[in-house]
Amino acid sequence: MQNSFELFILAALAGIAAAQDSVELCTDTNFAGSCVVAANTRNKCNNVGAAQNDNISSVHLGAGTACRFWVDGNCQGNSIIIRTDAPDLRTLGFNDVISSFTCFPA
Ligand SMILES: [Ca+2]
Repeated sequence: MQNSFELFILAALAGIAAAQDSVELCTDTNFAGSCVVAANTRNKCNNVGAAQNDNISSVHLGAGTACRFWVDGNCQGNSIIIRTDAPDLRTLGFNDVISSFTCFPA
């Protein structure tokens, strides 16, 4: 039983780690519409899926996570750094333009 318990703890810790570098991307404002949670986002460039490309309108950051978003794929073009949840990207002049991103500890 102890081994099972230790595995449970390891799984729980892995879940926390994933949440800390995750970001939820939604096609409508206020974290609505079609939402996708991206995990393992740090220290690399992540291209958004085709259904979300140039369509993201709100961003919910995982705990302790900040992200930089680009208007072109492969982290090219104009960009913005978001450090707190953004329920309406129109207010940041970045609505329906995101194509790629990378995240880092906030
Ligand atoms: Ca949208």
